[in-house]
Order: sequence, then structure tokens, then C-alpha cells
Amino acid sequence: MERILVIGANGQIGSELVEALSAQQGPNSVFAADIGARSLFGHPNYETIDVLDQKRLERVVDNHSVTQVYQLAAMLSVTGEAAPLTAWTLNINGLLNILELARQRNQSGKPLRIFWPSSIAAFGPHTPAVDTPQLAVMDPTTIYGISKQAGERLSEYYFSKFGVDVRSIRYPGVISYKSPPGGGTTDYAIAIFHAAKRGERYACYLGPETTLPMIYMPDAIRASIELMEAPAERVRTRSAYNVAGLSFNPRELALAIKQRVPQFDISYQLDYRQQIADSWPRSLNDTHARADWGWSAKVGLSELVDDMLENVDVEVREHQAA
Ligand code: AKB
Repeated sequence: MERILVIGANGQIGSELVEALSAQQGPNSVFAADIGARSLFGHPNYETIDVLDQKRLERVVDNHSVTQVYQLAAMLSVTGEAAPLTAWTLNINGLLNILELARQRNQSGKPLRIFWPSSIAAFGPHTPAVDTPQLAVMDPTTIYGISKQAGERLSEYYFSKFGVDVRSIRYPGVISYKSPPGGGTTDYAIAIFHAAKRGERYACYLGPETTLPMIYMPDAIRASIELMEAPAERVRTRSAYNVAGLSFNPRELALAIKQRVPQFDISYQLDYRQQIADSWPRSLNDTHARADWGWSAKVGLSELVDDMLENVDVEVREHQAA
């Protein structure tokens, strides 16, 4: 039986991953962890962990006989630019602590399987932007993207040199309604729904034609769990897999919302985030993920917009601003 630790469980993806894994594995097999004193989502089996504290990490993994770790604690592209050194330290040392723990446990015959998220931010302005292949030029411009690119290299290194079973996905922008996003460039695609639900005009910080790869949360969670469940020999990429969900731009998203909420309106007030978005792919080629472990996205734009409009809780924005 697997015993799974999710670090970053108070975050946008971690909170939903704990729910999905608990439903699948049983709540006593899943341990939620984050840096805060308590679970923001009422998860049982909560542990306070600073991922930079290697000793504490080791204790929790030992105490619960953990077999899998999802290490999601990280700073994203926008918050990372505000504090580059902190972002680098958290994103890289957090990953290294887990990789080192897994290396040591391999030696003592208690292997740990690791999931660590990469991002489309690992690509850069010289990457082919349309149908971006799995293997391409990567010249990220943000500290977040640089940490993701370095993390991919570290993951591949720990796999080939020490046999650490580490797996990763280059997440597109993840869209969800249950918890607030955490400081990314793609967050407009969530904030826009809050504005629509409140009857407010949305001032978009990206231009109308800024197409980016996105994925709806249920697909993102499914991709992560399916990759972790794949037999090791099928996981032939140990840096991080391209995983496509859907691609759209603010104009297309606003139009889809307007078709359902006719009074909805959008304006455009571009800021520094435009430059970040312009350096990222517009769409991803995920043939490697499809061939290796059977990935296929299910949710398209129409279903995403219907579901978001039905479920977005306008209070969440208050929580985010607090
Ligand atoms: C961000 O916008 O920083 C993230 C990402 C694409 O990794 N959502």
C-alpha cells in the first residue's frame, strides 16, 4: 500500500491533490503538509513542514513510512520576480532536499517515488512557441523558469546517477475554483471568472491575443496521478513531460464568458506580466506523454467555462487578497 506525502497542501494544486489521493487511496494513506501551522482545507493527517528543513522532512517521511512524495511547495513566476533569491532557494533547495532523501533511502532499500512540478515557464523566447516539442531550446527569462529548468536537469541527474524515481510534468496555467492561485502569470484566467460572477468589468493585464497553454484542474490532477502510477519502465522522460490541456487567449476566454454572462465586459491594461507571457509557448506538443503513459486531456474550453461559472466562489478572491 502506498503512503503519500503532499508538500504544499495549502496551495492551489496541493489542496486538490490531497482530496483526490485521499478519495483514491483512503484518507489514512495520505499526509498533507505545508509550512503553516494548520491545514487551510481541514485535511486530517496534517504536518507542518518547511521543505528547506531536511531533518524535519526526513522525520515525517520516516514516521509515516512514506513511499511517495509530491513536492509542490514553490514560488511562481510573478511572486518569484518580486523576490528572486528567495524563489531560487525555495524552488531548488526544496527539490534537492527531497532528491537527497530519496537517494539515501534508495541506498537503505526504502525507495521513495517523487513528483515535482516543472512548468511551461522553463521555456523561453527562443523556444518554438507553437506546438512546442518535448525537446526544444529552453532559455527561460524568469527566476521561476530558470529554477524549473535547473530542477529538470537535477531530476534527470538524480535518476540516471542514483536511480531516484523522480517524475515531473511541465504544468501549463492551471485553472480552478476551489482555492486561490498563488502568484502566477496565468492567474488572469481565474480572476476573470471572479469578476464575471461579481458583475464587474475585468481589467486584463495580458493583451487580447496572448495565447497560452492552460489546463483545467481535474485534468492536471489526473495527469499528475497517472504519471505517478505509470510503471517505472514507461516513464522514459525524467526531466519533465509536456502535457497539453487546451490553449486560448484572453479575447477567446472573455467571449466564451460573455456568451453565458451577456453583461460581462473586459478591458486591457497591460503590465510587466505581458513580457513574461510573451516568452512562453502558445501550445504544447505532448506526444511523449501520450505514448509513454497514455496521457490525454479531457476538458475543453466550453466545459471549463461552464464549470467555472457554476462553481467559482467570489469569497475566494477576498481570501486571496487577505
Ligand atoms: C505561472 O503562471 O507562473 C504558473 C505556471 C505557468 O507555471 N501558473
